[in-house]
Amino acid sequence: MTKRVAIACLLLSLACSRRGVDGPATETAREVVEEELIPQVVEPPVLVSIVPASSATEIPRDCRQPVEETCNAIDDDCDGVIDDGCGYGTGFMQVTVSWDTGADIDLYVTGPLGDTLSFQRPSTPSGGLVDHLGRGNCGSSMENARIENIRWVGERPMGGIYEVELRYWGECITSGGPTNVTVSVAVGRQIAGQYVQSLLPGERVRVLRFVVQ
Ligand SMILES: [Ca+2]
Ligand SMILES: [Ca+2]
Repeated sequence: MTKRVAIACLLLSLACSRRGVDGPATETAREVVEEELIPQVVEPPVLVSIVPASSATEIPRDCRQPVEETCNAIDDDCDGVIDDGCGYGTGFMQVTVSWDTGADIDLYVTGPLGDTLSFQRPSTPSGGLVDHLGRGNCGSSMENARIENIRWVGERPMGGIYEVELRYWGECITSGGPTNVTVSVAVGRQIAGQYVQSLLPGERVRVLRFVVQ
C-alpha cells in the first residue's frame, strides 16, 4: 500500500473496508474532494438585533432620495453596500468606520468565538478580513486614510454576538482632539445600523453589539 493510498484509507475507512486499495479507494477520495469544491448556495446571514452604546447617536437613514456614493462609511446610494467603489469591499457582512480629524482611529470587531479582528489580526479562519486600515495623519499619504473596513467573505459568518469597538490610537502630532467616528454595519447586504460616536485621545469604547443568525 502506498503512503497516499494509506492516507486515503484512513480518511475513508468505510469505503476502503469494502474495496481493494488498488484503485477504487483513491477514486472515492478524489470524488469526495471534488464534491467539497462545488460552490454551495449559501443563505445570507440575517440580523437579529443591533444595540448601540448609550454614548452613540443613531444617524437617520433616508433612502427616499439616494445620492451618489462617497467614501464616508455611509451607504449613500442605498444599495446595502457601504462605500461601494471606494476600493474596499463588502461580503456577507461589513463594518466600516470613518472619522473627521487627522487622528489615527482603530476598529476592532470581536466574533462569537471571542476572536478579534483589527490591524493586529487582519483575518480569522471564519472568513473575517480587515481589508482597509486608515492611519489618519500618522501614516504616509494614502487613499482613504480616515477609513477602516472589515468584511466577511468566503464562508457564511457564524451566528452569534459581534462586538464593535473603537480606539483612539493617537493624535498624529498636528491634529486630533475630539473626533467624531461614523460606524456602519451591513448584514446580508442590508444596512443594520449607522451611528456616530465621539472619542477623546486614548479612549477605547465598545460602540455597538449586534447579533446575527
Ligand atoms: Ca452603497
Ligand atoms: Ca458612502
